[in-house]
Amino acid sequence: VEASIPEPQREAWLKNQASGFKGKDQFEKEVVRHVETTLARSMFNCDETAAYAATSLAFRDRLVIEWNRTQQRQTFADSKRVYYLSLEFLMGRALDNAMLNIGEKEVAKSGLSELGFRVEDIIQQEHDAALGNGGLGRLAACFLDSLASLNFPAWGYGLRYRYGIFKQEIIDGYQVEVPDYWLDFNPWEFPRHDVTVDIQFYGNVNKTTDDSGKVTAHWEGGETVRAVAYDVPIPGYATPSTNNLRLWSSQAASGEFDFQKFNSGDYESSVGDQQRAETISAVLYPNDNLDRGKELRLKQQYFWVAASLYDIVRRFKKSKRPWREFPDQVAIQLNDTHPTLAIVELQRILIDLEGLDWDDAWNIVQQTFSYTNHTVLPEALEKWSVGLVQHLLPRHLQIIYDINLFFLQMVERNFPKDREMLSRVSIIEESQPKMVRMAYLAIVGSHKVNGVAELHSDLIRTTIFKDFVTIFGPDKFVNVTNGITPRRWLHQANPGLSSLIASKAGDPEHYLKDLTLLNKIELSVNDPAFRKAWAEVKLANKQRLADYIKSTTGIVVSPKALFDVQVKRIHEYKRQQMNIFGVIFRYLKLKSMSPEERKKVLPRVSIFGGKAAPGYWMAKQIIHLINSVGSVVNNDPDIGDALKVIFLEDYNVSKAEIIIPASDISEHISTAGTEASGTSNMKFVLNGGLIIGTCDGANIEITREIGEENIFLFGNLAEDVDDLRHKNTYGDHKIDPSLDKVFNVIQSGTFGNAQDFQGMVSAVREHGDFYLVSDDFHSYLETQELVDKSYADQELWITKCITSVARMGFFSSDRCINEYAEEIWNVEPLQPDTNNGVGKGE
Ligand code: GPU
Repeated sequence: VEASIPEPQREAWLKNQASGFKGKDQFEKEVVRHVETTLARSMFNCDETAAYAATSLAFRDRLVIEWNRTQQRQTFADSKRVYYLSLEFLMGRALDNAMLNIGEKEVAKSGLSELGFRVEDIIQQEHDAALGNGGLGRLAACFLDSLASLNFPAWGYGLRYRYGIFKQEIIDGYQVEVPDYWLDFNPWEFPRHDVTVDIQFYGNVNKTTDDSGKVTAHWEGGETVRAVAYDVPIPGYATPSTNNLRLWSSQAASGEFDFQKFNSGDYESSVGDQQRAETISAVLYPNDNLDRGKELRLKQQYFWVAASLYDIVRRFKKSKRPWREFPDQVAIQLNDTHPTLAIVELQRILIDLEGLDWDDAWNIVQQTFSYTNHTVLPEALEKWSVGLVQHLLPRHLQIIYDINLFFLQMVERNFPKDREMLSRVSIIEESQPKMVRMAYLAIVGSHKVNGVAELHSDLIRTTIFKDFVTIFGPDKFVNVTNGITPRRWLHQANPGLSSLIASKAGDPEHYLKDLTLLNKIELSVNDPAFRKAWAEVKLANKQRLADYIKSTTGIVVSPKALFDVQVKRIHEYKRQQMNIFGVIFRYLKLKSMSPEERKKVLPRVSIFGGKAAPGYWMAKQIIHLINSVGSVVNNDPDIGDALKVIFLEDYNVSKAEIIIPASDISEHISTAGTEASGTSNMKFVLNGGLIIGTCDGANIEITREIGEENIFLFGNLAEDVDDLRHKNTYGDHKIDPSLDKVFNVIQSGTFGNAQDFQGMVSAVREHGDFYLVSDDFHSYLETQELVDKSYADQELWITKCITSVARMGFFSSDRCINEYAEEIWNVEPLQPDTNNGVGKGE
């Protein structure tokens, strides 16, 4: 407030308000100005990197102005805000997105062209912001786009990793990890060196009693690390609203201690302290759907959560409301259990620092938080050892024990006959060593818990969280089916299809904000001109991918072939191994044919992409097999164009934008009941591709929306998985004969040293086939045959594609965010035209 300009001087400010470029001429002027001043270059020294930098800065200026206005408007309105806490934000590139969301891409295109550049080349200079592993992180990014586009007063809070997800190189068929240093030049972040929070770790707890007998805990000693805010503007689509993503970076807290070390000549250890502090936000943990229980990861979690809560509480306190109104002003969504310590931290702030009673504080906490679960896989459910929590966060462990005590007392009162219930639902697992079950803590501390697709939400209610449904009642557990932003995943990734759709569904500014308007294109499903244009768009997208494949792998693929795509993190439950076994089966079949027969076969390109966690041995074996099969098949003169197998290196968001629009069929083939939702399934269908998939996650709802005649479903159902696993382990486990053939060929050394793939084979043959690859293989092959037959009838195929796209409106992340807003957060949008807040206070 002290920094605020006094009333009499404000006129000078208002008169001189900054404004970004308007129109092409001003855009060019701004680009040249940034080249010549900000970058200190000239037209004799301006490569694409510099043009990218200057273009980004010109757009950034535009964004910042609306961003400031949005923040002022939100401060002035002082209405309830949403805080989305996520350890991952898989943002991808920002420039193209900013151009399209602001609605100035055409201006940029013609302006850049006059300055001697192609907008596509400039966009490609940008390094992806890859602060996430896969679906969970990308979901957070789609949510930010929707929150801004729908004008919600919302903040994202995350960590500013110096290294995002590693870059994947394939060398001799093996994955090699290379560090992703992405911060060299990042015009999209604003360091806020004035917004810092000192975060405490370790130390001990002392209790004092005042005259009235009230006991207060004091967390003392230990070490302190400083969190510095870095802010990233998030532009809404076709609205001036521009929200904030705040990422925390760790640095050494400047304390006398360090200076003493420094001055006393202990320079090395002073630098060491600094490096240790910076380690906290140095690197994203590269595991997807896996918890590894590392101390540094717990440090990351508390560091981020404590800084974010301090920020949120500070903002709340400015309005001078009583504490009980906190949940009317603040909704905090926990993206998985990673930020669960926020529950404990808020309780700590309220009872230790603000002096509230336990019960009053706990009510506030429960009304504030809600928790999204993204998996039922036991190896992904976070647990922290009591010893580790005790050591790092001694006061928090006490509070966790108290939360558990009061919770178990409540359970005991309400279910006195069920003694076993207490140990089943205890937040502390009485194992050796004892563990804190983070999902249970998240449930107990939240007012709503949601799964991310109907099947998944049913599964959490009936399996992993069953007892909690009994305890808290069914209303606490809700479903919010995931969604994707059609701005990035249709308009940006597939401009050709977007403008074709616009010719029937109306202005993109309408249908991209109300995706159900896509249904208008179904009226044109039989319009020959529309169908022809549709086929041309798909072919052009396939050509674009074929060019990319040629330039990165040297392999030539025909855009006329059926493109079969599976791109996602490599995981046994996602079953890339089943896909590659199917490819081998196809190869064997082609080999057994006469050249004449082979000519009649519909050519297929099998495209894979995805990273394996560096320590995930089986996933790395899968990558190796895919590449080995590729080098055999692609160089087999008998095969020619009939089959190509491509592994695309370093799958990430910007590559997804090229790959997804080019797909004819994509594979979403997880063992039923294991993929919580999947979101790329939605992206593929929205881009005019069909799906081969299991009855899992959002595939089921996609089927409901588009009709079962438009999807290739196969395989066992979730309800049968337990029995099949039991049979595979204890009963007689017969391997599918086609799969057996494939295994024999692998073991004969056709694809290189059989030993290299022994793990994958024996997982199915000898170790119970936990992911039911053999059980589903026959049905998978049959369904792939059906895909071939269907594709041969191009007319029917195009009808299926158009119909499917027309019916995908439900899967917009706007629908999803509106459901969260109504059912969970109880927040309302803040329309940008109500008051721009300029000159009204801070
Ligand atoms: N998911 Br848990 C991840 O990407 N990483 C994780 O660590 C966990 C879940 C995914 C689910 O696997 C996917 O099914 C879902 O669509 C996505 O989260 C978003 O909800």
